[in-house]
Amino acid sequence: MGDTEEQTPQSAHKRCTIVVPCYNEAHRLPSEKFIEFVHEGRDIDFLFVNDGSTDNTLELLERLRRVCGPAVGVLDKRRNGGKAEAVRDGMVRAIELGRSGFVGFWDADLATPLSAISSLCQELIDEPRLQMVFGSRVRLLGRHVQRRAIRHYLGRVFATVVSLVLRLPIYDTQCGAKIFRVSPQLSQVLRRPFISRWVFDVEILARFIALNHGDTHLLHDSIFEYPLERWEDVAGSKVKPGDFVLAFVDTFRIYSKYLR
Ligand SMILES: Nc1nc2c(ncn2[C@@H]2O[C@H](COP(=O)(O)OP(=O)(O)O)[C@@H](O)[C@H]2O)c(=O)[nH]1
Ligand SMILES: [Mg+2]
Repeated sequence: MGDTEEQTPQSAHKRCTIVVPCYNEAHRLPSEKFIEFVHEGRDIDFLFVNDGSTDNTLELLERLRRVCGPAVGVLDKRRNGGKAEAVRDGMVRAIELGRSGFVGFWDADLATPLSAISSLCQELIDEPRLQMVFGSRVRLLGRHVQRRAIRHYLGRVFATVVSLVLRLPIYDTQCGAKIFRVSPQLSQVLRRPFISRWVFDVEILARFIALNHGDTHLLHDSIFEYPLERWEDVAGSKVKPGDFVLAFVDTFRIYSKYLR
């Protein structure tokens, strides 16, 4: 796997840039929580990607940038291109900026609280062999993982199918809280647009596997699924029931393109 030394200066090693894709989030984005978090002063920057929103999302993000200063950036895409492209654009930009040794993405609704960012980063700091840490919604006792039953069971079915397709026993593919170590291999994975709209998380994994010539063992040792302390379904999801079917279609397309 890639070596971060050649891409980021020493001071940036523990910094993390989080990309937040935003499409019509003016009424949902909890900006006060972001402001409070940034003002606590951590090694964490945010890059919000406005994806052709038709509401006041851009104004809201510009205000966040003014209030928060250099820890917040805004990438404004005029035309809506979907979450996958917004995340990819944002992560490529974050890597180019060279401020951080880690880059990731986080859902704007804060279904996963911001406090989990440091926990995920800590795993990457403690374990140099890890290339990526994924938030995982596991309903363990003592945790607060509240998810609608239908979404939970559909998610279980989907993750099981993906595990078989990728030959990688992943528990939760679709949690919108994922952080990667900056490396030449990550840049390569993000180089081209994704073919899937919603299951680009699966496509990222498939691209890593393809780069390793189909060998999942290396990947197996470089991913850590982090069981989140807290995750709450937030109303206002833009995912429609038909997207579940599309997710399977996209998974098959991913298999055909990268893994067959
Ligand atoms: N860039 C972009 N982001 C989107 C789009 N649709 C949803 N998102 C973002 O994806 C994240 C998760 O969206 P959400 O609707 O809560 O999906 P769910 O939690 O999986 O049901 C949020 O940050 C949304 O703003 C889109 O068309 N483009
Ligand atoms: Mg959500």
